Amino acid sequence: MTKTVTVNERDVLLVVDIQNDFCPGGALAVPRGDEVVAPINLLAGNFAHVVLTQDWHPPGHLSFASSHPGRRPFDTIMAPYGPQVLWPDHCVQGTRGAEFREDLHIPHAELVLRKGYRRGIDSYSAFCENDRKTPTGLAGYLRERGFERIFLAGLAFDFCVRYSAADARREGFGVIVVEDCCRAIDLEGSAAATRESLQALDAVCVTADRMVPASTPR
Ligand code: VGL
Ligand code: ZN
Repeated sequence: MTKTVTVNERDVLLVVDIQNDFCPGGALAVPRGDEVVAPINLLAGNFAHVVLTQDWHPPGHLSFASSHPGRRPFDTIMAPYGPQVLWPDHCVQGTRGAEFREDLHIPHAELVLRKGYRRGIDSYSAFCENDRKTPTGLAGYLRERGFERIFLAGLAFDFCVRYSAADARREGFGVIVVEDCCRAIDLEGSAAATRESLQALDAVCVTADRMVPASTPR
């Protein structure tokens, strides 16, 4: 049983990719992805500061299998920057699949960070694109705002949450993953690999019931 975690003014919740395409019925549905929406709405109520990320690809994006004749979704290709998993077309800019879930209700979110908008580079991480060179600007934003710890929840646990958590640690932030507010795609053991890599990075995994808002009287 983990200790309780008291949320303070220097904490920010990063809500990752709660979009139609990552939920059942969507183009790249994460199994049971819709189950995290209500718990994330509640979780967000514990935070004064929330940032949302939105996967946001142009048509013909390099990560789409449809952009590579003869390739199929979930194949891996060699992109100019290294291996890249190919996905079904998803989160295309301006489409319904790219919109946030209608039942996501976090009106006090302060920033929507879009990523994956360069045609030739995918971006799992909210901090740094898959070429591992192109920053999104989020680290600078969060540092300038004075945040120290980043809490993560959303989709998918083993891709965007995983890589965002790793980069947040590299950028010097404390990282806490709210695991029951995430769901995984789980390609070839990627969910288990994610748990191991988070441990190795000193990222903490908690469940939402451990979270205590700073304002709760004791
Ligand atoms: C994601 C695959 C492709 C994610 C985004 O949000 O985890 N995964 N694009
Ligand atoms: Zn994507």
